[in-house]
Amino acid sequence: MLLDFDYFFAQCEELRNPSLRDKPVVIGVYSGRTEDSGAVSTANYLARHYGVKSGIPLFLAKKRLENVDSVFLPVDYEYYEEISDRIMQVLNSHADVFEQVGVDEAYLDVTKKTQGSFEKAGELATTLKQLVKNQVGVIFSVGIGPNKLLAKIACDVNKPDGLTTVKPEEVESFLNPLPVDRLIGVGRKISQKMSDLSIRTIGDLSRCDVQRLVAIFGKTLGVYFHNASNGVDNEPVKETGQAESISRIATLKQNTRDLALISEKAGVLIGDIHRELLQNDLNYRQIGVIAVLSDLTIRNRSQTLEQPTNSVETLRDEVRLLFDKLLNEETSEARRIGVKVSQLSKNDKNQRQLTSYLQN
Ligand code: TTP
Ligand code: CA
Repeated sequence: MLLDFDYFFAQCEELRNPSLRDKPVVIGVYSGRTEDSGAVSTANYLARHYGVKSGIPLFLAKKRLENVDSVFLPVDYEYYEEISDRIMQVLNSHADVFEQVGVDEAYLDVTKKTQGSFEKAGELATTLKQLVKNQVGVIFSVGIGPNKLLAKIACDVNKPDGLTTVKPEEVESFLNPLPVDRLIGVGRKISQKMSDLSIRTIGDLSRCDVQRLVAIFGKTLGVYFHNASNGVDNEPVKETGQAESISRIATLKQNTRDLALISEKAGVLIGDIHRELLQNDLNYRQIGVIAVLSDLTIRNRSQTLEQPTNSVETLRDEVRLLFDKLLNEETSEARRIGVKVSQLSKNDKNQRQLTSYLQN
């Protein structure tokens, strides 16, 4: 699911000062050259009724709101980030994988948590809306779909405070009637070019031959437009701020080829790595070892497991096997050794908590 906070900067200002709620509110980036020079950062929905939106010049916004009891405020990023952090914290613990995008959007992969059920995902979204409203006071819109592309487009069709679900069997009928510019990457220029080719809806685009799209837009964009218009998107939700790997390296007391000595040193590194895995609720799937040899050349060996795990025993056993293999294939002594775990993923232990939360 994609969560997008509604009219975010303006909503933050309303939160700080509820008396703004029944007035058009415009947040501006003032360039400082003259009193009204600059652009609109965002506006609340009341202001949008008067044609005020992100990107238009402030003087134009003033003109559109002439004789209307409205409020113009300068951006206060620090405050918006503070609110954003609080919301993200609430959301973070409710996903299998959580990816923050910018200040006011987040993708939540909830496939495992909901056992792939779109109904359960909808219930979870409703729960999250309630939690964030109670704990922070902010509303947002949600799109739920079989992939990021559909979640994003679904989120945009109903704002503010919307919740739109597109199930796999609904993808075609959902996408086909939408204008092409709903797809990320279709801006004014490209949408004009498509219109010249009589491609106006996503359905029109999906019926275009991929070779033709490649000939017109180039390989990358052409293939992307073909896939996107057919609802195909394989981008995984990527954990925000999550390390790609955790590794430790140390120098041996003396250069050696003795597996027992190397394993002993590796044991210390493994202890550190394991602690960090537990602290961050992470599993690993790939294990790597590195050895800096006495001639200072570097050697690596790695092993991928069938399943992610956080087991310290598995890590110890695999590291020993890898160093054994490495020593057998080299003739020099090791001088420094390192251990690394990668292909990290979030541990599932929140799943049970959430399931019981939904049932209560
Ligand atoms: P958006 O999510 O695009 O807009 P929004 O949250 O204001 O409104 P919506 O209800 O449609 O989601 O952008 C998030 C914030 O980024 C927005 O509050 C202000 C800022 N922003 C700009 O400063 N300039 C811009 O041109 C845009 C589009 C956004
Ligand atoms: Ca937003």
